[in-house]
Amino acid sequence: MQVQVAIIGAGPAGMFLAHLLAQQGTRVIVLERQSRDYVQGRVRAGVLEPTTCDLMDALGLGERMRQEGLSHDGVNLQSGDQSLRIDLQQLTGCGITIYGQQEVMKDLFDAAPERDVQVEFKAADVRLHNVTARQPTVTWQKDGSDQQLTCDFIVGCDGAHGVSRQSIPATGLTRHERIYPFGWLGILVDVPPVHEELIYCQHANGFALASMRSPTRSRYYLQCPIDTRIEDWSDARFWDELAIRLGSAAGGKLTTGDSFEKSIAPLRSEVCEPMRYGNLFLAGDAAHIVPPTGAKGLNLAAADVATLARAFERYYHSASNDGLEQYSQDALARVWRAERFSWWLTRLTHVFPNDDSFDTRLQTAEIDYLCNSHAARASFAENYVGLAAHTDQRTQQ
Ligand code: FAS
Ligand code: PHB
Repeated sequence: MQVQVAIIGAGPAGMFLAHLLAQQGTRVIVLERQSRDYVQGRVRAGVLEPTTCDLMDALGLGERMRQEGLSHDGVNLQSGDQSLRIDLQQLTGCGITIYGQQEVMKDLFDAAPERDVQVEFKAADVRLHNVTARQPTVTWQKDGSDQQLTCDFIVGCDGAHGVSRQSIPATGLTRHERIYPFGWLGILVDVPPVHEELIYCQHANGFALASMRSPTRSRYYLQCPIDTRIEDWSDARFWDELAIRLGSAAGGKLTTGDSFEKSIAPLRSEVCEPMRYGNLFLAGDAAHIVPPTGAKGLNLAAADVATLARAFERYYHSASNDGLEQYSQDALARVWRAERFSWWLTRLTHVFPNDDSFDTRLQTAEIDYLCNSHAARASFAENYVGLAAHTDQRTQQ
């Protein structure tokens, strides 16, 4: 088989890229190790930045998101009984959209067949060969039989544990990492959310987040030690602890119920540089991981492939290599801005086991600064809606 671009992994990065390349007439295939149901079934992200929503619209896939997604003009910070609303709309001219990663994946998969986006699910044992050669090849197994393709470029969109990053020799990649000594215990439950907007809680017992997927489906997270076992957390224990961390006001308004999904996500920050090795490009979690505190994971994946798709368009339509050569540098500049914000917000809102009283006083002072400084709130808002790239585009438009 011969294609122009082979994409490894059918998560948000892989499927956004496949649709963008198909839209510009580039021959592409996506190789995914898991089944469609498995990929679509993973809960993960819930917040879409305006740029990601614009990308869905640009692909003609934004209708259900615009109908069913929740538009939020603000986000809330809670510290003990002090609560602060960050008015994203007033501070940046835009807000965020609550629309689950599962829904985004459903829209991208549903539209694939009619748009000639070929996705090979259950592609086992994917291997990349000669990625620095002019025509790299990819092999895999489908239903037990060997498959092979030749292409111009490979894009690794296969996440942090995928084969793409492992196909780059240690001399070709530098990893920068920060591992946090805690995780997030999350539940999904069909009850009305405690508040119409998100609440990020800083509490002496640990962080908590009140989020949602719809007016009848809530998503809650509690900071938990890294060695936490799910079986030690009954729903009743979860609700009791959440009520404490939300504080008397919100905590007293909680509607509880039986969770139908409960999982733990470890928190870490990681960046691999550069995001290119020969004719192999990395995008999304294959190149970088952010703690979910800043709600940046899915949005960064979408932004990476939007940049890469523009670069491929210039390569295939104007025979220009500039975009491809510039990709890693452009993407990493955006990635480090998101890494900085995600690390900062995690630092601000979580309890670090080795913190001393000076650290906790600094957290309080940071929250106090946010409460009393328009500039601090504007900086928060700018980063939260992912404005750094957004403003440039909006002003240009
Ligand atoms: P993905 O990991 O989504 O997709 C990679 C795909 O590649 C997968 O489908 C995988 O099966 C496939 N693959 C892997 N190896 C392969 C191989 N060898 N061959 C073929 N295919 C292969 N972000 C938030 O903003 N909020 C959250 O609450 C949140 N929660 C998260 C919870 C968890 C547990 C994780 C891991 C991430 C979470 N994220 C969250 C971040 C998340 O949204 C990611 O940033 C986003 O899924 C990244 O998309 P991709 O880069 O496409 O990677
Ligand atoms: C979610 O709804 O899953 C969510 C929202 C905001 C975050 C992280 C996760 O920062």
